[in-house]
Amino acid sequence: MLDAFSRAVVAADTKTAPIGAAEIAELKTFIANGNKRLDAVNAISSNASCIVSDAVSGMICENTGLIQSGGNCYPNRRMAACLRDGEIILRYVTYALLAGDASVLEDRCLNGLKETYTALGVPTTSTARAVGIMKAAAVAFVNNTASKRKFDVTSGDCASLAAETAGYFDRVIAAVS
Ligand SMILES: CCC1=C(C)/C(=C/C2=NC(=C\c3[nH]c(/C=C4\NC(=O)[C@H](C)[C@H]4CC)c(C)c3CCC(=O)O)/C(CCC(=O)O)=C2C)NC1=O
Repeated sequence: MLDAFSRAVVAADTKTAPIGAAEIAELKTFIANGNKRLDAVNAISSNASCIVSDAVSGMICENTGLIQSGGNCYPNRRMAACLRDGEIILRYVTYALLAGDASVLEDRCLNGLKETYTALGVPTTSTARAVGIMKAAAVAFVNNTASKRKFDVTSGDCASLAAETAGYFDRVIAAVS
């Protein structure tokens, strides 16, 4: 598992090179935006159960067959597994956002997930839809534009953190699709 710093070290070591000016500049930006990043992680983490339950119920509203006999969220045992998976995925996205690196998400959550889902008959289009709704909600929390829950934080430009957050969700969708 890497973060922005260890990634720079591994990349430099692979080239047998010292840490260069470009890497230093990139890490300076990472540090300068550190508090913003922590606020973004907090905004998502402290609303995690809301984000997950909203996404899973939205997914089901659009496809009620999921909670009928034969659907993959039926019976309650599967519904619980689905909600739990949503929480797991969102948790690993927040870890990646904190670290500024996707490896924790890739290695500990996404590695083998598609195979697991295929084996269990978990529908990938529905998974992608639920993750897509979580993405929209999480990005709104990062930008502090979520309608009901505004955070009392110094406002600034969160475009790059929002794009980074969106990118982690895109990795999840790509991994299970
Ligand atoms: C550390 C990382 C980690 C991940 C990612 C993980 C996922 C994971 N999800 C599973 C099951 C499952 N996952 C779902 C999820 C869904 N069904 C749907 O229709 C929706 C599309 C979706 C929710 C959005 C369901 C219903 C099951 C149970 C399937 C079954 O047992 O038939 C299983 C099989 C074992 C179990 O049921 O616990 C694993 C391993 N476990 C882990 O430890």
